[in-house]
This record gives sequence, structure tokens and C-alpha cells, in this order.
Amino acid sequence: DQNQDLKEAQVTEEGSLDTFVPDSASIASSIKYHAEFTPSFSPDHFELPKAFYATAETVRDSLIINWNATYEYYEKINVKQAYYLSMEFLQGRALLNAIGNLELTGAYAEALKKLGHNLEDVAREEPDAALGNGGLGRLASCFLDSLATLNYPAWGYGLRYKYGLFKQHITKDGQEEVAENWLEMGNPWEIVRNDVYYPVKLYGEVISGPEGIKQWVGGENVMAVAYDVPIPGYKTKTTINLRLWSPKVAPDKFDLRAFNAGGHAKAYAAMKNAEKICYILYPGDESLEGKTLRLKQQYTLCSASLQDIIARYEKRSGESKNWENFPDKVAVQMNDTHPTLCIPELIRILMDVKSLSWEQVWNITQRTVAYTNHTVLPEALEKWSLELMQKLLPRHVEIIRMIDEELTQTIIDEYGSEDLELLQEKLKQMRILENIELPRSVAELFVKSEKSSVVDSTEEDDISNEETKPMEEEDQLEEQDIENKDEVTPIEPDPKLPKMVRMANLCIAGGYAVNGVAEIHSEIVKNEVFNEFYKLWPEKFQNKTNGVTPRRWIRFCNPDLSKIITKWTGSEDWVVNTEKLMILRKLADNEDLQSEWREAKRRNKVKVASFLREKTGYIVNPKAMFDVQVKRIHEYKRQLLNIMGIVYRYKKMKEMSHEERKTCFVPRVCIFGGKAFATYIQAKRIVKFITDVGATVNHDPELGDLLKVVFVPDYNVSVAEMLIPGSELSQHISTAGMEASGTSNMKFAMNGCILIGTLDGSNVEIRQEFVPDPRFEEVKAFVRSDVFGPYNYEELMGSLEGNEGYGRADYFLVGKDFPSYIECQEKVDEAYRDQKRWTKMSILNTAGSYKFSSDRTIHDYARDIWRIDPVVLP
Ligand code: GPQ
Repeated sequence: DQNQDLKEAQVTEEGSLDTFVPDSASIASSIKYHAEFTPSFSPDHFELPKAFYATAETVRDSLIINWNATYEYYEKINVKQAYYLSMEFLQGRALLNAIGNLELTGAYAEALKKLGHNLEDVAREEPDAALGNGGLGRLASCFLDSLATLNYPAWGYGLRYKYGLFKQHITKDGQEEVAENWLEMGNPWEIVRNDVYYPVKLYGEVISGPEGIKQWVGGENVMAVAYDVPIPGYKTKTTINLRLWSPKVAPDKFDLRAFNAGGHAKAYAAMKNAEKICYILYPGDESLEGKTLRLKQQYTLCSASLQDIIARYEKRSGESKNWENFPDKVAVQMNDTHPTLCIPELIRILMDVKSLSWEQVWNITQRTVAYTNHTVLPEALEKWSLELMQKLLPRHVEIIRMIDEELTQTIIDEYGSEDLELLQEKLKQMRILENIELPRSVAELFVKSEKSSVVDSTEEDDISNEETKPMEEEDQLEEQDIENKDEVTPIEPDPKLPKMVRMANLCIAGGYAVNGVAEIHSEIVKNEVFNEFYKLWPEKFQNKTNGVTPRRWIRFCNPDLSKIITKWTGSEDWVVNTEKLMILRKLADNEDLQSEWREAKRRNKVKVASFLREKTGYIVNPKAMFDVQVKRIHEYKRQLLNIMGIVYRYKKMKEMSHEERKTCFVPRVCIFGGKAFATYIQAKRIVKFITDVGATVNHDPELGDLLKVVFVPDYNVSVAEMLIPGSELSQHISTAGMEASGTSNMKFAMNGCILIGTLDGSNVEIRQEFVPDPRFEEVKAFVRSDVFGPYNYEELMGSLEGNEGYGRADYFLVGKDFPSYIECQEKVDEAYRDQKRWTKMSILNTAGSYKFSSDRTIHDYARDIWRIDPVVLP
């Protein structure tokens, strides 16, 4: 493969970079140079993993050259930049991706060969950068790849966790978590910027400084230091930046006196305290994690990134700096609500440090930040305790209260104060602050009361005020009370319930755009979860269906298939213009293509089989169907549905004779992989269950190759890159409505894997891309040919194709459901042939319909809603 790549690389390399393009000899000598001069390696023994580190250093040199060129140019033309803020980036390995993008794969393979190494073996020495949990983090990494490849001026901002996502061991008890020390051997891909650091403050208090400007003083300061990871684009010089922050003790906080006086412990404590913030990635995926440390992490990301963005804006605009133009130069995308603190932090800096007015900063902020929602699971929508936030970020709480007041005012403007109960309901649903008293300016709306509407006396008013409002608001209340005739008192906070800050509400109010990650998910966001906000600001809501990078997820992970695609589509264009893949549609029946295609799949399956053997000891037959479900373990993703189905299959097999089994079932290898959040007991039980089923089934001598169940330990980006090309069937079977998008389905599809799934997330859209079913085309043509009389059925048939001004093609999915519908009808025929089975089903239907009597409905109403009992007449 590499030799083949080499030849291609030499053809295409020319002129693609306007700088010097190294050949294999110069690469080999620079690898040797780094092997000698990069610290911690001895020059003589050029072995693994050293060969990897020395090789990576040489690639790093090229990346830095391109990074500098990119940055300098952006600065020169002062272009608007997008900033993607994410608590997670699931980068995986970088070596093959980087040299592939630089079109140096062949040259590197040859250089390493000269030095006695094989490129693939060298590449496998690289630890995965797992600064993320699952789909959300991997999406961020795919986005960076695409941004660079498409030459967009954009940066990523994240945190440099010392420990990434835990390593998963599978023992007889199920999953065991082991710390992942990915930086142990150093990270050749990062460039530490000792001159780029910002103070990040926590705790302390807010005081009013001169001219009423608020000052946040005291507390603890740490320094966030920048580590830059260059992100190369494919066949372009553009190399963008992923800037990861690492907190260090502020230099003035290192207590040298204590240290000199022998108080080492104290001096070190401060250092440790700062560094501890980014020790570990929170391994919770789509779960609400309410820990102080997590909030500190989120704030570190937001504060350092915004200070950096603002400093860059100031530097680039120089004399002509005008804050109103900030949104013309900066867009900040928040990857879910984790970086929500961007909003109050931007406001704080502009107001307290740059002395802008509230009106100015609120306007600027609302034109700068945008929010992507990645889940509608209620338990995963972030909320922070006000008390905790108040302690950690007192100034931000003040700002959040101001935003909450703005939002409250907007809601009042929208719904008026005629119907106070309605207004109250809206406020309850939409406010940022949950279970927290209304802003004063608004509370008075609700306080009027029977008395003021009946008796119009100042004396009476005073009494009513005392009963219902704090003293200091008496003055403002007088006028209001007379106007309002309703009898609604403001919802009082419930002292038994915690006071919370709802981060998604803050994002929607503070940002100019809100998007979901698949069509169906965005519809749910608009019409259900955030419907109240949609009604208020329909223009903010959008869909941005997720995608994955075809570089990592076909071109580099599946070179065999890539070659076939390139050959049959006529060029390598598809790697950046994936529309070219559609050329394959009309070739799908070609037997030569089919046999090449099958052969590529077979070779990838052999690799999977040997990997499974190495990691689990199980020997599987590469001729069996490889059926794969890999993703985080979660009840809504329903690995349990899959394994229960397998148990059913196993049970059926056991009830059959050997011969029957062989004719009834296609041999399958059922492969699972994924990590469970360490404290998610049910998810861990599912892992244990799958491995136990495997242990029984795989050792059952009766079954042979007919059924194998294998749990791949420590599923990560690199495992996915090997597994996906060798999969034939993959499962995406979340409970409908719960998977925001799903992205591995796209990777499997790209690699020619058949999918089964629920109509959830992006499955829906993947399915729409299939060519129309020929049987459906046939039927429409038949109807159009006037068999059913002279009536013109064009409009009716046309509506199924979306060409009748309906805008949306086949909105009710008649064509989409047609194939499965006629297949279902075939099953009906088959069932009817067996009259015994048919009658049994008939009886069971009657028996099962008991629930659907309106008697039961009325009983339920009476008990649960009306609270009435039956009364039997004597
Ligand atoms: N997703 Cl909120 C995560 O991986 N982690 C999270 O904390 C949240 C969402 C996923 C989501 O489950 C998938 O359906 C999406 O495809 C993915 O984000 C990217 O949008």
C-alpha cells in the first residue's frame, strides 16, 4: 500500500506547496537528526517508540512553517475569524493524517524503510489524544480538519488535560477504568507558548470602583498558558491552530519566601492547586456533572480564550479599533453549553476592563456568540447551582442576573402584562435563573392585588406593600398597584429547591444563533425542548446536520477502498468533493467494481479478525458477517436491544438441529465496543452482560462459526479507524428522538457498511440519500400511463417527488417507506399461508386490546386529574 501511495505521492506532490517539498532522503536525514538531538533519546538505538517521536518531530517542523504562514497572513489581512470553543477534542493520532495531508506519505514510508522501519508500525506507537468522550469531541476534531482543508480562518480553543479519557480494561467483572497518561513520553504535536498566558481569577468579591465601575478583586489567580497544536489541511498550506490552555501558578503567587523558609509544602500547594484544574477530562458523556472542578475548567477555557481573542482583536485593529466592529472580526461558537461562560466573560471584559456601557456590550455579545445544542435528554441539559457560581464567579453572577433581567423584559414585551398567569408561566419556563426571585423591576408587576384594585387609598396601599414587598420598593409600587387588577403574586422561590442557572437558556438569550445537529433533532429543539424561545426568536434557530471528515474516515483509514473509489470515479477529487462519490451510483451493478469492492472489504475484515484475536483471544472467521455496534454505552443507545436480539438468536439456534441451524442463520460475528461512564451502573451492567454472553456463546461447540460475540476493549479513535473499514453491518438503534445526530453512522456508510437503525438523528437523512426504490418508480410510471382512466394524476404523483411547488420532496415519506412497506406486505402473505399462526395472532390481538377501552381512560382521568370516586346509588 505504502509503495503504491509513494508513487502516487510523487506524481501529485509537485507544486502543491510553494515551499520546499522534502524527498525521502532529506526526510530520512532529518529523522536521524531529531533522533539524535531531541531530548531523552540516545542516538544509537533507533527503535520503537523512539522512531515515532523522531519522525513526528520532522513533521512538526513542516507544520510549524505552514502554521506561521497561515497566521501571519490572517493577521496581515485582518480577516474575520471563527473560534470553536469546546471542552472536548477527540483528535486520535496525528502522524498519518499529517503526512497524508502534506502528501508526503510515500516519501515518509520510503525514508523509514531506509532506516529499517515500517511506517504503519511506527504510526501505531503514537498514543491517541483522547481529550474527549465521544461524538461531541470527535465532531470538534472533524470540524478542525474541514476548516483547515477548506481554508477557513478559524481556530479551536480547548483545554490541555493531563489525563485524557480513561483506558478501559475488560475483566471478569466487566469494565475497569485505568488512567490514560498520554503525555508521558511528551507530545511532539504541541508548541508551548511561554509568552502567551492570561490570568484567570476565581473566588474573591466584587467592589464598586471609581465611576461606578465594578471591580472583581481578591480570590485566586492562575495563569493559563497556551499550547498550540497545528492542524494541517489536506493538500493546502493552510494550517490552523488548536490552542489548548494549561493552568500554571501565577508567577507572583509562587511563595518564594515560604519556599526559602523551608515551607516547601505551602509553595508547592499553590502550584498543584493551579495545575489540578486541568488534570483530568471529565469522563461523563451526556450526563449532568455538577462539580466545582468542572466549573473551574469551563471558566478557564472561556476566560483565557476570550482574553486571547480580544487581545488579538485589539492588536489587529490598532488605531482603528472600534468595539462596535468586534462582531465583524470575531464569531464564537460554543460546542454545547459547556463554554456558556463565554457570554458573561465577554461582557465582563468589555464592561469592567474596557469600560463599555451595558447597552453596548449586550449588543456586541448578541452579535458574537452562537450555540450548538447536542442533546435533548433532560438529564444532560446543564444547570449550575447559583450558590456555587456565586462563590466561584461573583461578578459573573451579577452579569447573569442582568441578562436574566433583559430576557425577562423581552418576555414581558412579547406577552404583555394583561394575563399575568400566562406571563408567569412563560417566565418560569424561559428564565435563565430557576427558582430565583424575579428581578425587582419586574416583580412589582405582579404585586398589586385585590386591595389596590378595590380600594384606592394611599393608606391601604401602604399596608398591602408591607405585606407583599420589600420596603425599598415602596416608591415604585404606588403607581403600578393602581393599574393592575389581577390577583397574581409573583412565584416565590421554593426554599426546599436549589437555585439554579440554566445554561442553555443563557446561550439562547446571549447568542445570535442556536442550532441542532440533524434535521429531526433541530425540529425537536424548535418544536419541543426550546419551543418557547423559538416562538420568541424564530430567526435564531437553525439546523446544521453533522458530518465527518472523509480524510481520516476513508482516505487514510481505508487506503484499499480509497484506491478503488479513485479508480472508478476517475480522480481523487472525492476526498474533498464528496459529491463525486455519487458517480458510484450508476456503477453499482458493475461486476468488476463489485469484486474489487468485496476484496477490499475482505482484506479489512482479515485485519479486524487479527486485531480481535490479539485483544480478546477470540478467533473469528473472516467469512462470517461482521456486525458492529460501537459507541459510548448508554441506555438510550440501546446496546441492550442488540444483545437481547443476539440472545434470542442464540436460544433459537440451541433449539435447532445442526442442519436446521446452518440453513436458518447466516454466520455472524457480533462486535461491540464503547466505554461506560464509571458511575453509570446500568451501563456497566450492559458491558458485563455482553462479555458474559460472549464467553458462553463463543465457547459453545455446537455453534462453531455461526455466532460469535466479541467486546472490543478500549474503543477509541484508532480502534474505530481499523474496525469501521472491516464492518459489513452496523447498528444505530437509539430510542427515536433521543440521539441528537450520531456520527459513526456516517463513517460506516462511507466505508460501504450497511446500516440498520431507528428513524432518529442523522439516520433519517442518511436514509433519504438512497436512490429511489425502482419498484416505487415503476408504480408511479404505471399510474401516469393512464391505466386508471383519463384523469391527470401528475399532481398527485408529482407531490411524491416534490416538484409540485410543495418545496419539500415527499414530505410524508411515501416513497421512502415504500420498500419496507411492500416487504412487510410480503411477510403478511407469508404469515397468511400458515393458518395456524394467523389464527393465533388473531386471538392474541383480541386479548391484547384490553387496554384500549375508553372505560380505562375515564378511570384514569377520574383518579389522576379530576380526583373523583365512583358513587354507587343505594
Ligand atoms: N453528544 Cl450533549 C456527546 O457525545 N456528548 C455530549 O455530552 C452531548 C452530545 C453527542 C450526541 O449524543 C450525538 O448524537 C451527536 O452526534 C454528537 O454529540 C455530535 O453532535
